[in-house]
Amino acid sequence: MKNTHLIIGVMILIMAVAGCAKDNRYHKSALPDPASFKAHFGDMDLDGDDLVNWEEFKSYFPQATPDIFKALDGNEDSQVDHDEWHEFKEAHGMRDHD
Ligand SMILES: [Ca+2]
Ligand SMILES: [Ca+2]
Repeated sequence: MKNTHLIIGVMILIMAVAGCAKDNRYHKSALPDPASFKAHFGDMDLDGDDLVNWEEFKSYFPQATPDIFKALDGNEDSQVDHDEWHEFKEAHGMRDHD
């Protein structure tokens, strides 16, 4: 009986953690006016290292705030890579058409 309760408790915990992770993804998408951040990755990446850092992002989008950059930077390495950028665009239904 005790074991069953433990298993159910662990399952609820896992579901709660998974639910939070999912919520975080939605939070990341809830950016102010995401449509104004439409750009090609290569256009933002000024030094061509396939990563967009805060300076590059800020110079491309002067209206950007660190919060927005943090929201884009999914793995928190202070760089936005291709995957993170496309994840952001897909989250808002913005796809490259060219
Ligand atoms: Ca770069
Ligand atoms: Ca990153």
